[in-house]
Amino acid sequence: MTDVATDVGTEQEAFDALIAADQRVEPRDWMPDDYRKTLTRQISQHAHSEIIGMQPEGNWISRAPSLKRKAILMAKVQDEAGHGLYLYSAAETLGTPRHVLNEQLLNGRAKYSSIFNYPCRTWADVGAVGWLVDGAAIANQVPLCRCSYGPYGRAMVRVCKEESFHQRQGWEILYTLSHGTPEQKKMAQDAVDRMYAPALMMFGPPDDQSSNSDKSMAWKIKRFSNDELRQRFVDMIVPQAEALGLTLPDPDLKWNEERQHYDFGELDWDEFWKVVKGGGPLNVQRLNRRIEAHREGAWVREAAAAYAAKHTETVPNLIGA
Ligand code: FAQ
Repeated sequence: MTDVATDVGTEQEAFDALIAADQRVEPRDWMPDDYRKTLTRQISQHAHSEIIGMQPEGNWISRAPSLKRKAILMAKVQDEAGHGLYLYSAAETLGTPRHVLNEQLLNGRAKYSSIFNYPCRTWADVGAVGWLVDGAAIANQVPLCRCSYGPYGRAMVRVCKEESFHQRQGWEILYTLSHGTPEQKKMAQDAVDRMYAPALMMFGPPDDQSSNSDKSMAWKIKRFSNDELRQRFVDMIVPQAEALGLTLPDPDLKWNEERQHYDFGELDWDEFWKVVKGGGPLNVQRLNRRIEAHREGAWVREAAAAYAAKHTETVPNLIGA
């Protein structure tokens, strides 16, 4: 007869050895319940962020200042939808079906990135989203390409490639504006002034308030702490801001020769937690729009389900693939 305790011990040991050897955990491998739970949490929140994150820029597709800008923005917003789909698929490999994850978003129980609860007021904001928000997303996600869970790490490789194009297009919008008329430059500066602190908050709370980091880093889901990544991002954007001819709105921002990093001012963490808990400027509007879009898409889901049911018998791999 099998000794269950010994079996669990063996499985745990095999899992620990895999993590220690920097190898990948795959969907069919045994994994601790907590590992599965924290990955499902992070990946689904990430997926929700991509989907809700389509709204601020999506709003500007019909208002983009030229056909070329419109085409570029449309492609970018569409990419974010694609990222959401890869991520829901990665989350599903952990055992929670997508409709359950979606319900958690629609009933307001699931989190998504705080940044998307801020408004995108001007065309310059679209540039600032690309430069700062996609820039922060890249800084956060490049290390996730080495995440210990295979499907998440592999999804991140493709996502990061696309995010690099997104960041570049945002930078180019801001560069054009900051080298345009005085009004355009002012608009670019105003966008950066409003978007800078919320972008820095995307990396999560300070390490001493981050409840998940220790475990996630031990499991090699996260490779760096929230504060480490935030510092990397600040170091990266200071010279970029100089090249843009724009200033970052932080009087405490200065190079620290000893640390070989930029020092920067304390962020308003009360504001961060308020936004995370649903009290940001646009939390209600963003969620309501998603609920409405989901309702409007009911006929598409019904048609897809009917098509799948009809073709399952004749083309079985269509569903299973
Ligand atoms: N907003 O213990 P930690 C993008 C929550 S994608 C809201 O430090 P963790 C692309 C956190 O969930 C942007 N909630 O958490 C794009 C936890 O609550 P819980 C999304 C936040 O997971 C661009 C609690 O606070 N990227 O932008 C935030 O170890 C343009 C304690 O925090 C990802 O999701 C926040 N900012 O570290 C799309 C990347 N921060 O769950 C469209 C993957 C923390 O215990 C347009 N995720 N919380 O109830 C991660 O790397 C991590 O999950 C962190 C947070 C770093 C976000």
